[in-house]
Amino acid sequence: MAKGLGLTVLLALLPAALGQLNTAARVAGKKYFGTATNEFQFSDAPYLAELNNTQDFGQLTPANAMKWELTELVQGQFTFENASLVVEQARNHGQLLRGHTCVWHTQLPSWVSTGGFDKKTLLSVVDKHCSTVVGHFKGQMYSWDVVNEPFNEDGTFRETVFYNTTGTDYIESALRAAHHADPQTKLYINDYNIDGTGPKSDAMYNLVKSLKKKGVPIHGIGVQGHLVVGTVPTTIEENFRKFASLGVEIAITELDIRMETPATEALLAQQKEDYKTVISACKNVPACIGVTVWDWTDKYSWIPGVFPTEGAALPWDENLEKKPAYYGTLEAFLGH
Ligand code: 9MR
Repeated sequence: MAKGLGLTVLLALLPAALGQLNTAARVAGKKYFGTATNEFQFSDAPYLAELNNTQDFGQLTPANAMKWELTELVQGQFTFENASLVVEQARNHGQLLRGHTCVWHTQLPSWVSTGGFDKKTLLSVVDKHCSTVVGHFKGQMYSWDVVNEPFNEDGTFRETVFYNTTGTDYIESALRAAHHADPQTKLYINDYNIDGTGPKSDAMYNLVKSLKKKGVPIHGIGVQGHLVVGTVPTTIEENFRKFASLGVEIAITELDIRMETPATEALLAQQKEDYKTVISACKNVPACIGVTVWDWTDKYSWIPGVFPTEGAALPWDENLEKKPAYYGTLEAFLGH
């Protein structure tokens, strides 16, 4: 009798569990569905309650706390308190973590960007930063975005202080330092507008190919996925297959699909289709191991701050209600 009742309860719960994003991603053979978050949002109780829901989120990325200006604002003085809050949050709920990010031209302290370092010194600065930050969280991170946004739209290298001073050597130094600091974590290069095929995706392909040829540790390509409703590329799956041919994994690392606001029913319906397109591409390519949204609710999206007439980019609205995009994601993972 008790046994029979247990089974009934289990069967009743099963569709509910399958009907959530991380569970569905796992059913589709992926490692996780996850979200970016900021530790200062943890005081928002309804937000935190959903963040704790591991049936929706099996992975967290700190949206800001591990960046250079948040971890080494002053040369040689490292601070990890805020980053540790995100790490603890994930650990308490058995969620995987993606580290973000060692080397990026934004949120970079001026002592680095205008420090006037020569090549050798800047490479040692990069080495020290990546070794220390990755080493601090050794054994706790599934992966790291070691280098973020190295390319221009035409596939040339972005002229940052790192590139201008060291050429592409900084990429190699950062990857080697990260690997030395935590040999188990998967090392990624991460960029936007490399979802579909095109010059920027070719540049990423060529960079990873040359790094692998040189024996530099590189394990993944992070496809950010900052997209616009109605303009999602049709070549995502083809592009993912090409990346996969390099023998690296792929993750969609910062997904959001924005629209002109206010949202209309038609735009929300198109957004649902667009989420389905992106998630299906990941589902269909085994090397695509997981998907992270760049926060899950429109309440905390970065978009309106940068594109004032746009927003509504995430699967939950600003009242934490699920949008059609949520169900599009689910349908894509479950294959209907
Ligand atoms: O979400 C981040 C936002 O809070 C910061 O103000 C912003 C600073 O540039 O960075 C945002 O995250 C970015 C990520 O680190 C890299 N890819 C683009 C993301 C959105 O700008």
